Amino acid sequence: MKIELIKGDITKIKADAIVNAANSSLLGGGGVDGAIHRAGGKQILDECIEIRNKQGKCKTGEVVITTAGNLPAKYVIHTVGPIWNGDEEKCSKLLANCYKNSLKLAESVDVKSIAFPNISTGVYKFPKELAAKIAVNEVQNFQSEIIEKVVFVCFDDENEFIYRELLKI
Ligand code: AR6
Repeated sequence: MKIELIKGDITKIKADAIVNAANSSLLGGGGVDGAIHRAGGKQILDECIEIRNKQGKCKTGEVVITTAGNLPAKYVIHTVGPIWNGDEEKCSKLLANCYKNSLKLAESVDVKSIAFPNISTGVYKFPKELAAKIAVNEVQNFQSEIIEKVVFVCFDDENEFIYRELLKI
């Protein structure tokens, strides 16, 4: 899989799938979640509500998928990152699950390109350096015959700097 880094807004990315850093309600929020629902329109929320009605809340580290409404992407994969509470081992495992489960779900719908935001590094306060190491590690260790490209979309300067150093690009 090719790995790219883009500085900017994930709602503008034309990948087969973009990942949303959602919360367990799946009903929207601030940050990247708010941006995706705002730009994507009502279709995404309607599908999230349907999923909620069927299976209840989404657990931390787990994923659900919707179409992407008005966004240039085809799908939105919603995942719930861990809220940082200082338990490094547990939080790291849960964050790794977000990336792993997103990639697995993407493969199951034949996604060739997928874009990730820096899950949990905003409101959920996960230390950015550690989060980036986990994200890069999970993506680099994921063997896929289907996914050809993974894009890390960094919104803030600090994350961009960290990812550039890590990926050496
Ligand atoms: N495109 C790409 N990245 C973005 C964008 C954007 N448009 N906007 C913000 N980011 P956060 P979390 C970056 O807080 O920490 C929501 O309210 C941002 O700079 O969006 O996982 C949910 O509903 C940061 O690096 O998500 C949950 O309640 C990263 O996205 C809660 O926040 C994640 O920041 C989830 O918290």
